[in-house]
Amino acid sequence: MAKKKPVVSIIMGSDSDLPCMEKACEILKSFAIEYEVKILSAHRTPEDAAIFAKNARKKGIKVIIAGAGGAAHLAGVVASFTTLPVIGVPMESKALKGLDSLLSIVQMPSGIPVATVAIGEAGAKNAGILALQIIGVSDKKISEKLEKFKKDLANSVRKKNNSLKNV
Ligand code: RP5
Repeated sequence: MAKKKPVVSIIMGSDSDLPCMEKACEILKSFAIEYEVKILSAHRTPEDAAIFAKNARKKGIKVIIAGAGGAAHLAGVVASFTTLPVIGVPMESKALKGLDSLLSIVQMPSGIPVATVAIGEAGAKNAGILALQIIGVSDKKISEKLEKFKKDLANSVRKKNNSLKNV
């Protein structure tokens, strides 16, 4: 059987971002959403990044998740070439613990938005969930799965709370 086409692109500036960005892959996989993963750099391969962004919608992509660190321009550059929603994930950089990445991604000037999530793995996971929520606007199956996901999350916290009674 032919493989389904990806609907989410997970892109990142370097292979050093992959361990963190795998958190976005994992959550999409658990919802059976097809995704593609690419290394594209706004600085090192700017032309490839532009070509990718210009063609993403035509390929059937609905959401782009872009992780980058340091002077992290990838999400903003990609957003400048497409009207697809772009979610930026700031990598936890060595020198400034990700504050540089965060500000580079979140502080987009008026006109070109990038939905920015938290620094590091929590952000990568949330980027995946946010992509699912965007897809869920027009996909009932995904929005129902998200309802269940939230209920399970609440139940896991209640379970932890109940176990405190034995402390
Ligand atoms: C950015 O530079 C990448 O997104 C990465 O977070 C950072 C460092 O890249 P490497 O030097 O590890 O390849 O473009």
